[in-house]
Amino acid sequence: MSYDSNNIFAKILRGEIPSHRVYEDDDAVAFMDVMPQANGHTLVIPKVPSRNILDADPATLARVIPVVQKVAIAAKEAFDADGVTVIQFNEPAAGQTVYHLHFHIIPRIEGVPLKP
Ligand code: DGP
Repeated sequence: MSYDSNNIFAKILRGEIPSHRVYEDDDAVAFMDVMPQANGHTLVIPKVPSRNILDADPATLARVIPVVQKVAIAAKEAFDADGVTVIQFNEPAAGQTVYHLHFHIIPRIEGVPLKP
């Protein structure tokens, strides 16, 4: 499958639509999810265009994963969470709805289920 540069996260990267950015470096951006499944639900995306993990260059993954780790640690601390769910979807059959590679970082409180 190909990369469509008109996807919402590409527009967020270009600054064409607003987002609540919480972290940015040369490789990746983190911003708050507009449909949070728990307090602190954050998305991390690489700056390099990649549809999902199935077509991402391994070098892109190597640069984005440390950011996923950094944001997961920060979100756990900031939201006083007991744990963090990191989840990632590839293609519609797997639940992907925005076609720019992204990682969900979801702080978790013991015994509290995710919102649907
Ligand atoms: P998925 O492709 O299923 O991994 O989910 C995409 C996520 O992106 C979903 O949790 C909602 C979020 N989302 C969709 N549109 C926007 C948007 O315009 N801004 C932000 N911040 N998040 C969005």
